[in-house]
Amino acid sequence: MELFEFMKQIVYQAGSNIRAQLNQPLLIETKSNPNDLVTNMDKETEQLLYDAIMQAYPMHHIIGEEGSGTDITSMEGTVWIIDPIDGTLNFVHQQENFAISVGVFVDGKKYAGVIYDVMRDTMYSARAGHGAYKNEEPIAPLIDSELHQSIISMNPNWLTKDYTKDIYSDIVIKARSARSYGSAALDFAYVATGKVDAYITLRLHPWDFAGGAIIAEEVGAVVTNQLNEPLDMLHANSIMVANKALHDEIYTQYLKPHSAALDSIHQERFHRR
Ligand code: 2AM
Ligand code: CA
Ligand code: CA
Ligand code: CA
Repeated sequence: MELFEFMKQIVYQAGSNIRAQLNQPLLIETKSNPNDLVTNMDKETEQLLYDAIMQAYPMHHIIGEEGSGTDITSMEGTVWIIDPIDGTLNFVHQQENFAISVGVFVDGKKYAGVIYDVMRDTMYSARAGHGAYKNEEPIAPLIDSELHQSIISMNPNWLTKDYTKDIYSDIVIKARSARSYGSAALDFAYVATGKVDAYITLRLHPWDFAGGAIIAEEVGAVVTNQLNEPLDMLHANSIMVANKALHDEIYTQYLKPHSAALDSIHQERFHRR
């Protein structure tokens, strides 16, 4: 079986496993803070994917949010970047609006991305250079938009923090409206399918954006950090993803004027090359 088909197959299996256990009691633990949760299903899903990949492709490397591949420091070979449940808070509170996100890279080059909206049974996928799909339907290339007619997705927390509210509030004011879905992977999928025009957030890890970046770029989205730099799949970063014209407008008119503040946020918080 082709690797891309295998990716989709194991993600479907992992998603059905989550659905089958939805009525079982959850074991919920906290991670970095009281609102940062992880459940037994996050861990079980990562393990299920890990075991399936290792069985079929023992030479592949796997980086996962729940602990796989913490020793991986290079993109050499075939590298899987996995978020077993993206939107854990939605999973715990809503039992919907969460996704499994997988990006695969071969010698540092993007190979394919898969985002599975588990409860809607909707699979977003793209093999780099071969088009993006929502289930079996090809996703159309993105159409340019202007901010005043655009819906943007952004976590409202960034509008409440002293060090970021001035940077982002003008974007929200100018946009047609703003939304927050609580799953970075689904935000990427929504930009890719034109449900929202841009997704802007200050801090994601590679497992949050690896699959989404491949799918969004496949339909012509521009995916960078907020300093307009390319993303690095081994480190956390800020994110700005949008159709080409909107990415340019937001970066040039709203982020660049704050580049001193953004630059120091990146210096302090993120790995810089
Ligand atoms: P998670 O559910 O896999 O943890 C919610 O706004 C989005 O941000 C989700 O994609 C969520 O992923 C991610 N997220 C949650 N906590 C985070 C943190 N401390 N740092 C970065 N991303 C986080
Ligand atoms: Ca998490
Ligand atoms: Ca995540
Ligand atoms: Ca997660």
